[in-house]
Amino acid sequence: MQRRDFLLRSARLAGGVAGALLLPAWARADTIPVFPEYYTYAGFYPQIDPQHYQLQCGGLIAKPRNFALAELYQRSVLPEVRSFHCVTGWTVANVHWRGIRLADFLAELRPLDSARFVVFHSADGVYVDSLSLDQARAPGVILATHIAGQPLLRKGGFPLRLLVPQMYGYKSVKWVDRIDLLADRPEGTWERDGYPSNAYIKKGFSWSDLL
Ligand SMILES: Nc1nc2c(c(=O)[nH]1)N[C@H]1C(S)=C(S)[C@@H](COP(=O)(O)O)O[C@H]1N2
Ligand SMILES: [Mo]
Repeated sequence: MQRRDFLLRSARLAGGVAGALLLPAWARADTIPVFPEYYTYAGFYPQIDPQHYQLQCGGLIAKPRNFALAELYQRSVLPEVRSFHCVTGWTVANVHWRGIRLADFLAELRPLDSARFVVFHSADGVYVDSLSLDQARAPGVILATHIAGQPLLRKGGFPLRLLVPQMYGYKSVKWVDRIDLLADRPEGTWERDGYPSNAYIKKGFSWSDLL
């Protein structure tokens, strides 16, 4: 049995508050980890009304579709425990996310043969980023709805954010309200500032190498 499973099982056996206290912080479902920064490139944190929120999906797919939050929550069943790395040097270890596997979601949208990139727009009206279809289908890439068992924080991208755990945090667009499949990749917010669009986290890499 893995240490993580052992801890979770022990906690369940012990039960209640005492059990929860035995768990490391990342495993306590009611403890949302504090991120060192809640970025807002747009200069404000969108306040999204969950009743009226719609995820719009369009571009090179079988037909344009909208998803209400309840429809997304129904599909949001995949737990992902991942460390989160910002390219400016900070890391949050072992964040408990829950979300929709992007590969499954894309399959549901039925991309046309001409689609090569998946573009994510933020409800802030400014921030945008993209993945190739292969990158988007990689294991661990999710549309996250929950953190530590609770809906995302407003500042953390409520109600939907992308999570690309194998890349730096700037790929993980917050407040996603539109996903387009396209033949060409538009320039992302950070790419405009010279950061790579293939932002794989490298061991021993320093963010200052990019400056
Ligand atoms: N819409 C939007 N998404 C965003 C950002 C942003 O400013 N606006 N910042 C990015 C960066 S650089 C990082 S490191 C992560 C930070 O996630 P956090 O704000 O939840 O800490 O969000 C990413 N997604
Ligand atoms: Mo970042």
